[in-house]
Amino acid sequence: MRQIDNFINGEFIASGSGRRFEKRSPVDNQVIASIAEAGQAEVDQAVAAAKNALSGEWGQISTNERVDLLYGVADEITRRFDDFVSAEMADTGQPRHVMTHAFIPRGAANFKVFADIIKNVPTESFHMDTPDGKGALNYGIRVPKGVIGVIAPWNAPFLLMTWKVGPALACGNTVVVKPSEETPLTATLLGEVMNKVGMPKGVYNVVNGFGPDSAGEFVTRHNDVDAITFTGETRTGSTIMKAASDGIRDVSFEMGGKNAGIVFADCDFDKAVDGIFRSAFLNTGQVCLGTERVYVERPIFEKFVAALKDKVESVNLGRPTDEGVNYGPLISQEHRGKVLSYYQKAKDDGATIVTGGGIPDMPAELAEGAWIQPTIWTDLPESSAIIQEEIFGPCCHIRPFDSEAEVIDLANASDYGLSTTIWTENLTRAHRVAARVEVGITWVNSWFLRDLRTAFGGAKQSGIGREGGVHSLEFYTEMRNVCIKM
Ligand code: NAD
Ligand code: 6OD
Repeated sequence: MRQIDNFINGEFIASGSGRRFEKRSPVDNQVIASIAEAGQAEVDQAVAAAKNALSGEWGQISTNERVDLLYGVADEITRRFDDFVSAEMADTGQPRHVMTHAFIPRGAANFKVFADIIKNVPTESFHMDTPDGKGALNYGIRVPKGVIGVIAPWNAPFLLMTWKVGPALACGNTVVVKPSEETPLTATLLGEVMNKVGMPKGVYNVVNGFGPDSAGEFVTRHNDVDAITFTGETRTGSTIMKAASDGIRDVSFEMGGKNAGIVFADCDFDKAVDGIFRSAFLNTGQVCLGTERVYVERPIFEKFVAALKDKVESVNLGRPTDEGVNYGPLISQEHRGKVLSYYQKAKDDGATIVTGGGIPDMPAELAEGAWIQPTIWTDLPESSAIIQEEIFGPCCHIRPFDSEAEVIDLANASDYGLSTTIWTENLTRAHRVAARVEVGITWVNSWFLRDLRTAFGGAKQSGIGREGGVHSLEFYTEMRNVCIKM
């Protein structure tokens, strides 16, 4: 069993209180790690280390040296690729190909891309006229914001944590990361990487624990944390926003979604079925950008439902390390309880269950895992909780529509506004609909195709602010203006 400690000022340390908690495998519910829970004392130490690092070596090095260090981090992640893949598979139970094709390479890319951006980004300058005719020159300089509190979720732990740590460090900040209590392993491994490449002590710190009355709350309430970047549930974001209001600290929030998939009759049918299948069921439906509401134009509705059902029924459940496995368990028994409560609600609300709806039969050695059947429903009213609330499981409801105007209204009738995936071969229609759907990210004939230079974030209750490319600099730096009278 792995022993996971906090990573503070370049060292792995247990909690002074001796408090530890267990991490269980989602696959079979066996305990796989014992984790030191950071108390207020450890969070204080981590924040102090991060603050000191700002005025030490890290605060003095040139942009080029910082960029070289971040390239070194990316290279070392790639060198230890198998360790990261194994750790993330152990934490999440998700199949190897999800790790090797997406989640771990993206972790490395998050350091390279933001290193490149910080090296190349210009600042603004304005010449102004003055009454004496000599004028003045204004120019902007960007400075790091300081100590950034990074609060991360469990669904794509390494990708989502590095998506924040990469730009934060590229901009010269230091970080105190609080990984999800469900997935502490890769944040810990990254500590080893930081030491290996010679990252100055205190630049990257990890404190483990839970949210309320634990490491998460201690980080977000800490006066010396200058800004907080958070990915997680909208409800948690609301609590963190209140904490951040003490000291008027900036926040960047990436939160829940209830994303619509829109399939027009003029789509490339097979590609649309594949695309919706991926968007609803990848990572066992635990993707914030995933599709839980599917709207299909009536002429192809029956055919689409049947084709998606066939695909869903062909998934291969099993250990993430086993050949041919393409579908894993949910993250935990607790989360399965939540998702199953929605499966029950769907029945209560009169859904037609096209496929799934319960717990699959698994071999004895996996029977205690958080397994759940991928599920499709039809025939629910839009007022049902199944259509309104984020379930964060492998499930979707499919409803027919008759016109473009109707489907835009249906897609927009949500408190959330994270993403949409639209399937049509009519380019004019694609542009028109994309402009009217109230979300931060729209995909046309694709899903989760991510260029890291683009703005990423949610509308409505799905988020505050944008990260990605130069947009990340808005949050991770402070722009100052210098005005020189000529
Ligand atoms: P969560 O909100 O339960 O937890 C996220 C993190 O916040 C964890 O580290 C947790 O310990 C911490 N936390 C909880 N309460 C806290 C508190 N009071 N103070 C400080 N920290 C606290 O979310 P989750 O279940 O880990 O992740 C799933 C959610 O994340 C879903 O809603 C999903 O849509 C969302 N998500 C959004 C995006 C996005 O980019 N918009 C990406 C991934 C996940
Ligand atoms: O690709 C990303 O940068 C990103 N933030 C993905 C979010 C996935 C949500 O589960």
